[in-house]
Amino acid sequence: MADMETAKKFFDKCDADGSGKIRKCEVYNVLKQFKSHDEAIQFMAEVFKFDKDADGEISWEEFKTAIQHSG
Ligand SMILES: [Ca+2]
Ligand SMILES: [Ca+2]
Repeated sequence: MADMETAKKFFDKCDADGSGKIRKCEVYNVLKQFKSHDEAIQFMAEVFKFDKDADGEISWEEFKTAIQHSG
């Protein structure tokens, strides 16, 4: 998921309520379609390290930072 276009598609898919931010449960609902439970939890742990404003949700800006750091 290194390229931004793919990342944005994933982000929009996760953002089920269109709030512009993704919550853990939104991310999990998408991840569980193609990842195991353990993989999904691990992925979310990585992404949510980048919740810089600590509101419990990942904005697109925060998600981009997470993607850039994960390579
Ligand atoms: Ca949302
Ligand atoms: Ca946040």
